[in-house]
Amino acid sequence: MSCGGWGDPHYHSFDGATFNFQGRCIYDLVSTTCTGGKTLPPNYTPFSIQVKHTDHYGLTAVSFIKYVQLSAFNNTYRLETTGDVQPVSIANLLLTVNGLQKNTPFNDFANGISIQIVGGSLQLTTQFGLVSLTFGDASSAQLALDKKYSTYVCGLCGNGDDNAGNDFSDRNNNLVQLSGDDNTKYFRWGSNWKVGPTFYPANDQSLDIDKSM
Ligand SMILES: [Ca+2]
Repeated sequence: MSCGGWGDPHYHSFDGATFNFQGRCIYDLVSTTCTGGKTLPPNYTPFSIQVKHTDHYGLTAVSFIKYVQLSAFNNTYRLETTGDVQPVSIANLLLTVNGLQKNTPFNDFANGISIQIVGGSLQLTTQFGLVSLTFGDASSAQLALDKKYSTYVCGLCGNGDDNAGNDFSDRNNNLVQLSGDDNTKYFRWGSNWKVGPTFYPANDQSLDIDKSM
């Protein structure tokens, strides 16, 4: 099952729900830690994938994806663009692992994770069921996840239970009322997936155009 976003981000969930979300913080795209989700079986690997939105040339109406990162095995593997120019090019894509810049291809043999350049993107692959996580062309962050995780994940990508109708839920698995114009309709829901304020510097919060949340 697949999920992702591109451009000024146009997302599709695992179950095919589509939305544009212009919040400017760090959000859980996929997480196996959900209050309303089922407990992960012991042979599954717990992980989370976060996405960071930013502005582009000071545009206030729309956002772009600054980075996407995998947190697993107590490590953080981040695929990031260093430029503020869209679209992203391979020349300004950067891999960091636990904050340290790494060359590609990169292999973490102990944890079965590798990152390489594929076309104009960085692509991360794992052995635990995250088939691929890519970031690059068209400011596009896309992921493919083994279907076995379908009822154990939550986040902007929703779960993968083949029901798009429950994808706009909060961390307690409650549906969130959607309202507003096309640029603001998903703020209330999306802000549920914001990653705690300790994860980003205070000045970044001022860029969150969803100031009410
Ligand atoms: Ca669903």
